[in-house]
Amino acid sequence: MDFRNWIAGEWRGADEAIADINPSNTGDIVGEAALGTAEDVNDAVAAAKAAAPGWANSTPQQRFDVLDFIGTEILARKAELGRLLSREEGKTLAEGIGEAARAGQIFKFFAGEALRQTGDRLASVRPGVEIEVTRSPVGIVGLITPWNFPIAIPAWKTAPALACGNAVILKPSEIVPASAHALAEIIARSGLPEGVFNMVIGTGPDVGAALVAHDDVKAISFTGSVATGRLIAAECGRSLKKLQLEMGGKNPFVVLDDADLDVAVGAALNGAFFSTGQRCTASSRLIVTEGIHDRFVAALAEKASALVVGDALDEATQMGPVINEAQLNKDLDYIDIAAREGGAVSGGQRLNRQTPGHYLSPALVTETTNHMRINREEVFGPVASVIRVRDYEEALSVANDTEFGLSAGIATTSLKHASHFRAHAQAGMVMVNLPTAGVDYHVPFGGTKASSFGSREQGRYAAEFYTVVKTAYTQP
Ligand code: UN1
Repeated sequence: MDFRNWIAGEWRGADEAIADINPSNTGDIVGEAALGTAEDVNDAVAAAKAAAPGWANSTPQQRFDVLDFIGTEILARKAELGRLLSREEGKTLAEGIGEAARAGQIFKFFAGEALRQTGDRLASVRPGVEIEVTRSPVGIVGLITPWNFPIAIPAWKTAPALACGNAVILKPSEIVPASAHALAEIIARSGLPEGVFNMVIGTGPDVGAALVAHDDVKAISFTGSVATGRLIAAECGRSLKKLQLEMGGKNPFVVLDDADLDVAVGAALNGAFFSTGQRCTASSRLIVTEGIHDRFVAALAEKASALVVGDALDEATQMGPVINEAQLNKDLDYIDIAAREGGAVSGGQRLNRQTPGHYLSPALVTETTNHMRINREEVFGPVASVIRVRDYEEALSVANDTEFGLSAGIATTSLKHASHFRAHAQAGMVMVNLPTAGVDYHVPFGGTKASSFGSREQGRYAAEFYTVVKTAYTQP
């Protein structure tokens, strides 16, 4: 087996293997991964339990050194790791390398954060008493990550978890084990004591469920679907675990009459179709006021149809394949549903290329209304719809009329509307004249409503999840 599990400082195989298939060329097997079991989870948690106190008491310098080593190596190898990522996930080489670099930068950022952990010292309301507020690690944390960011999301959960002194069990998606394995291999050589970091590759129902149900695991951070998030939340409610969920989106991108057309089209193209639209931050609802609607739609349709769809590893490719056949069929089903609901579809066709892969042309669905299924449910593919509205006020109310609230964008040259939108868009992230997707690595990431649950990921705010606060009163 090429990609094994890292448990208690050892590489461990499994009875069952899963093939890591290149979505650009299904004849290319990236490798075979060990399919972990509940028993592997138990062993990983036991190892983490033994190692946790040591790491919880490590110095900021030890934490810095480990995280800095990992970040430095990822950055030095970003071209190779990015290529591996693109080969197994299907995003373009530029996006794959960019994601690997982001993972390296995240480890570097949290290396610094390990040195910067602070507390508060306050005067008591009672004379002579001192108060100190400090943060301690949560203990053993379970990290469950999706297939669409095979290295960045494992990095943005693992790095803060370790920086804050926790022991980790990472369950990466079994669809993209190569990137997670490469990350684990670097962590294994970083000087981190045995058992502090463990990785068990496997399916949600087996490995994910065992991790969430384990009583020694004190916190779960999950990125994935709303349906799975709800199951995890119910289980964490039972066992009283700390919980952080990052789930779906149906992100609005508003285009106003006064927008710079090139800026609006560029941001919509990127937000809707880059990474093959397989981002929870994708711009899937384009809400356009009537004065610019026809010009915007014509320009976007032209740019979308000109996108070069092909093998992720081909330098000329601008949009790679869909992850697998099941997702491709789901995308096609939604395109069909949109057409039957009265939408006008351009693109959205299955494409043949030189190699067998899951290729789909970008789909733009115009003449839609916000109550159609295409505008209510997350597709997770290169499919965007356009909703025509009268004015800014209607645009804002349509933008907020959704169960989700991850990211919301607006293209406008009006300071008044930009400011109003920033204040009133019901989303965790607001983008002005920028795509809804594509975020910085040093600031909080997360949403509102059904998109997120619990405290924010990334940046300084990540410590909120990976620590527990202690308030100490002393009468000297
Ligand atoms: C981005 O848009 O840069 O699963 C990040 C996702 C998100 C990450 C998006 N958690 O798509």
